[in-house]
Amino acid sequence: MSDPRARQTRVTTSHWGAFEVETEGGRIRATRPFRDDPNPVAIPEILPQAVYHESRVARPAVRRGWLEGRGGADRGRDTFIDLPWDEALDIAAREIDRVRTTHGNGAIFGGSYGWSSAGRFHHAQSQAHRFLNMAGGYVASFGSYSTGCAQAIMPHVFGIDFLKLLYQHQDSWQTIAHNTQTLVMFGGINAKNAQVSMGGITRHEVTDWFETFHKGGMACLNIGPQKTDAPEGCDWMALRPGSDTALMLALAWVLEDEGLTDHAFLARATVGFERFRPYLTGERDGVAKTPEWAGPICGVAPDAIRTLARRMATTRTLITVAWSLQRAHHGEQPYWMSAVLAAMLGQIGLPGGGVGYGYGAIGGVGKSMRAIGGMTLSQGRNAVRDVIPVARIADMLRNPGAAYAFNGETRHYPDIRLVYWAGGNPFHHHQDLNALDAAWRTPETIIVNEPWWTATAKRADIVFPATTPYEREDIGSSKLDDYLFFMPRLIDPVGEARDDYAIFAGLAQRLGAQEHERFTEGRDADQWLRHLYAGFRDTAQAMDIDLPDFDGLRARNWMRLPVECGDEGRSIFAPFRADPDAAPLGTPSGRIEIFSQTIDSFGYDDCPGHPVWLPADEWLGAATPEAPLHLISPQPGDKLHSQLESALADQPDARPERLAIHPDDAHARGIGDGDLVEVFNARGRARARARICDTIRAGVVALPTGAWFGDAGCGPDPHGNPNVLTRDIGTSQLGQGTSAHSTLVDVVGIPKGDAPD
Ligand SMILES: Nc1nc2c(c(=O)[nH]1)N[C@H]1C(S)=C(S)[C@@H](COP(=O)(O)OP(=O)(O)OC[C@H]3O[C@@H](n4cnc5c(=O)[nH]c(N)nc54)[C@H](O)[C@@H]3O)O[C@H]1N2
Ligand SMILES: Nc1nc2c(c(=O)[nH]1)N[C@H]1C(S)=C(S)[C@@H](COP(=O)(O)OP(=O)(O)OC[C@H]3O[C@@H](n4cnc5c(=O)[nH]c(N)nc54)[C@H](O)[C@@H]3O)O[C@H]1N2
Ligand SMILES: [Mo]
Repeated sequence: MSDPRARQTRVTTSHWGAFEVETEGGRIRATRPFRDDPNPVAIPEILPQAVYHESRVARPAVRRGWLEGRGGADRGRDTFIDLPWDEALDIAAREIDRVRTTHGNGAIFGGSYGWSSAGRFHHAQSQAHRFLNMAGGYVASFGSYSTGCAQAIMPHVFGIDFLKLLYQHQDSWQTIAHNTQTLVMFGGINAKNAQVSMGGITRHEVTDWFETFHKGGMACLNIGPQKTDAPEGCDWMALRPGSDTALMLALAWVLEDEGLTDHAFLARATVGFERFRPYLTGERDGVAKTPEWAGPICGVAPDAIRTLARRMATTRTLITVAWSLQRAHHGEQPYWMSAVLAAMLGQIGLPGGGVGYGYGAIGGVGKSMRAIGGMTLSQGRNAVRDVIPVARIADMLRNPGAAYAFNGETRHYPDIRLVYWAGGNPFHHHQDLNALDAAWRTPETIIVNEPWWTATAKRADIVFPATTPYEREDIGSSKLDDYLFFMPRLIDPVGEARDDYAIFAGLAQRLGAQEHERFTEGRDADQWLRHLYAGFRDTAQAMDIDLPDFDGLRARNWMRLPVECGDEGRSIFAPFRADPDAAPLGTPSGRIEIFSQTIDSFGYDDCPGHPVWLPADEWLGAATPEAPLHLISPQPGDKLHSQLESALADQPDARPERLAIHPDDAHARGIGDGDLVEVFNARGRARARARICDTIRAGVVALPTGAWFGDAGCGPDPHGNPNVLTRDIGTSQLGQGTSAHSTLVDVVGIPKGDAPD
């Protein structure tokens, strides 16, 4: 054995891909790019500072007010008492047992949404779900903040699970490069987002693909509020956020008006165009959805809409839609309407044509490979049936027992007494954080496993310090990536941190021998890794892929998998197009549903039976003197959400976060580049630093997510978390997704004398 304290370089992986880590003296010293990655990302550079940062949770901690029986009122404002592991686990296990015995498992919320870390075994959310299932079940959540609204609406339209559609049935970059002539990107295709993919993306290739597209003469048009949402060389149509549906309707109107609609395709492959058409032409509501109608709504010249429609109808056109469009009030509409527009163009099922969702949103979309399945920790069976739409958490906490509509059902919010969170940061990711802060005081007990003192950990009653992936062994693999990693334990756990697995095993043991056996199945972490890997290796073997045994993989550290493939037979739409009767879609009609009888029968005014233009409550068309600017809050380009923020939070050049603002809007407010500003509305206030640029549409400001929600009391959020400003309402009664992007604000400069040092 080599001296573990000597200088060593090994490879690990993460959601942002693989990287080399240099350790010496048992500490992480530096990170470096992974040799196979043509475009390495900078995200891990902060790791050596972040991993040892003073904000690591050193020991199990229990909140004083909770321990002394004062309930949840002081959450976020209280002090903590460090306890030995055994004592803290005893207290937590007793509390879980008390709640399940007194109120039933339906009083435990274990949705535990969040990205946690890469690694197949130590996936915090899976560990939490497995533990809670074994303990009798928990209230779960449906969908994601990423695509919750699309996950509800798109199965009605295409008859297929939205995630399956994304990852198994969309054209690969290769197919697009070979076939697409016109790429129309609503919300762009942003390489900064493709840095990241669940479980990891090893080769970052999106910018390279665009170079290939440009060389091949493809016309690439980015439609949205920011030019920077697409790589260099793409055209930009600067659109008002939240107006995409109006633009798509006008494009559809031109197709109809100029005889460019593929009516043969509509007749064979769709249902309901005759119900939609009178709305499009204005026969039904007196408003023809012409380019002249859409122009002022979208802030786009009507002629540009006509020209674009003609080009789309006469070239092989792929429409792509960013996920951001459905993280907005009425986000169902642009998603449904993009499918209708693609159907009218008649290219669905042709290579490089039709519509695709989330290219660039994460690195794995568009990757052409055969997935090897089978390395997933089983979560067991949840005996509690109650599920809330993921973004409705604050409503749930505020309104136990209240009725709400969701995708055709009337449901009731459960009465939650205990919340368990592992691997997520709701006080970064949820909307209207000041309102969540108030709602969060209602449960009797909140338990959090977390490596760092995040705003969520600070608002828990029992905090268990969790290891980071650098402090434990794991296997890194993703169904959307063609590399396999043995993730070494690079350093000892920081402080008294334990793996989530060990934390839950400790709790299970205290709940009873049976629980412990069911949770662990008699395996320790090493035995679990070997067990999961053996299953994966067998699956690979059945696909004629030879993999080394576990110790062989451990010795190799990483390998590339021979799983590249073409798109033949990949899409459900190709066979469907060839013979819709023989290969029908999973919708009630077996066809693409332009009008959905099912959705119509729900009777929702905020999501009727076919796509319509429904403006958001908050967008530039509803701007007021108090809130004249549209705030979008995209993903941060330099990090993953709120992860590794610990070391950034105290860097004065990094925080507060930068706010992109157009020169006209900045000058009108006397704001200079680099000035400290306050972004505000009736819901909250956040500090930010102005970044003046003409790559954002006038009237729109962009403040990325990712800054930690600070401890500001009633003052402005000091780090610049946009979620103190965003509105917390469902996209509609159908999807109930987050509406984060539908937010109006104003911005003021902070006089220099008032700015903190
Ligand atoms: N305004 C606005 N808000 C948004 C969005 C937006 O577009 N606009 N986007 C939304 C979207 S799409 C998403 S996905 C969410 C992201 O929100 P989250 O997924 O909640 O954000 P993360 O920062 O990834 O949170 C992961 C947490 O897990 C912790 N962690 C890491 N590894 C481990 C581990 O091994 N064990 C444990 N116990 N913990 C670990 C990290 O320290 C971190 O605190 O944000 C949403 N919020
Ligand atoms: N580096 C990095 N990459 C990430 C993440 C990260 O935290 N960091 N998070 C990952 C996650 S969890 C997810 S879900 C994906 C999200 O992927 P996306 O949803 O694609 O990402 P966003 O950055 O929210 O939005 C992309 C762009 O959409 C534009 N936009 C906003 N509103 C509108 C609109 O109404 N119309 C149009 N046309 N455009 C609009 C904005 O200009 C924004 O920059 O990103 C993933 N990738
Ligand atoms: Mo996401």
